[in-house]
Amino acid sequence: MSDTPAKSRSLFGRFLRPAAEPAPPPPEPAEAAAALQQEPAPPPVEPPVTPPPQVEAPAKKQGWFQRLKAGLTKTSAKLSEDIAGIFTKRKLDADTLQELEDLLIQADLGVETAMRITEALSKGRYNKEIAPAEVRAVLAAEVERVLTPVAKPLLLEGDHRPHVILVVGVNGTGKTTTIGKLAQRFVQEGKKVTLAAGDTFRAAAIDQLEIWGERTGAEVVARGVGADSAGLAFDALKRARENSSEVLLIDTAGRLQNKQALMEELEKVIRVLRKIDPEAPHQVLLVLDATTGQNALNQVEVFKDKAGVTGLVMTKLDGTAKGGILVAISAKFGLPVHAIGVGEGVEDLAAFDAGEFARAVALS
Ligand SMILES: Nc1nc2c(ncn2[C@@H]2O[C@H](COP(=O)(O)OP(=O)(O)OP(=O)(O)O)[C@@H](O)[C@H]2O)c(=O)[nH]1
Ligand SMILES: [Mg+2]
Repeated sequence: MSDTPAKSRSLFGRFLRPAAEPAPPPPEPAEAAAALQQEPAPPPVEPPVTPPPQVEAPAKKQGWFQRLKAGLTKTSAKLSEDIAGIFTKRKLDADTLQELEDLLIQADLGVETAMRITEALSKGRYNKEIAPAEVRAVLAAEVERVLTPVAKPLLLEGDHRPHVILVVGVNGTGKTTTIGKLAQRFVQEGKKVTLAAGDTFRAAAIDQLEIWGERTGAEVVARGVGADSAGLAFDALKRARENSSEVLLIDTAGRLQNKQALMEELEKVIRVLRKIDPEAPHQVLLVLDATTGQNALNQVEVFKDKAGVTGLVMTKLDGTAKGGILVAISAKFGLPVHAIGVGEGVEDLAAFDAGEFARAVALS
């Protein structure tokens, strides 16, 4: 996959932003299974439909950076408080550096990044008093350095018609919501979009996608509960061709009887899509929930191998002090981070910007 803008038909970086804005070794099987078992096997009872948020933007739109900052408040407030706790009227020495390293690891930034930050800090400042603000500036610079290579807008490359985007992830990470938000943006951009209700495991999942279809005007291809999801994906791709869609977004189950069943289903969906278009899916987006912290690392490991993940979307960066996990994931896997979610609203998804994220986490 190349990300040469010239070849792309659509630039997420632009359309994901509100128009008014300026622009370790593989896990052991047991560990992998644990990563995918956020919740125990599904009960027979049907959970309620999660009502999709209103598509209408709030009357008074906050700037994106303000929303990002607000969303990341918990992460940034904790870091800033803890840094101030270590460095107020104390010298930078082996003890304070160790304390800092520990807190950065606890903030889920990852051991490697934590060490790099303490190394960068110690240069020329050893045994001197250091202001917490200076520590945060070094933190911001290091976070930005790690995130810059992965902050890549989602490009609809090539002439695929439709461009097939398979959306995967464990249960509850925000797959269906992210599909709704993406559909809305594509439609706003004037693109014809079809949605495939590939999570045939739960009736509520199908209803949820149908509601997003109504709200965005995207056609939804769905079948009843228990239908074969690979067959559904096949039909959806056929239908998206017939109705001349430019984009087909395929929802998938996050939870089946067990992890193996889930991976087999995803592999089958991909195989079947390729009977129609050998290059499909053109993108496999793994949706991660920031609030799961370290567990997200295991999820990337498993889905990357089994489902050929091409890029990440991290949701729920609002309301968590674990936003640092995105840094650890980026340092470890180097997978493109296409977008982040900082709320349930349709506007709360934006192209990922390394500098903005670093500033929101470390300097606000
Ligand atoms: N705060 C917040 N909530 C979010 C975000 N993205 C999704 N959600 C909420 O998370 C919950 C789960 O979202 P879904 O989109 O249903 O997740 P899913 O991955 O499709 O879940 P399954 O279908 O069960 O696998 C819903 O209540 C969403 O509104 C986000 O960025 N921030
Ligand atoms: Mg879902």
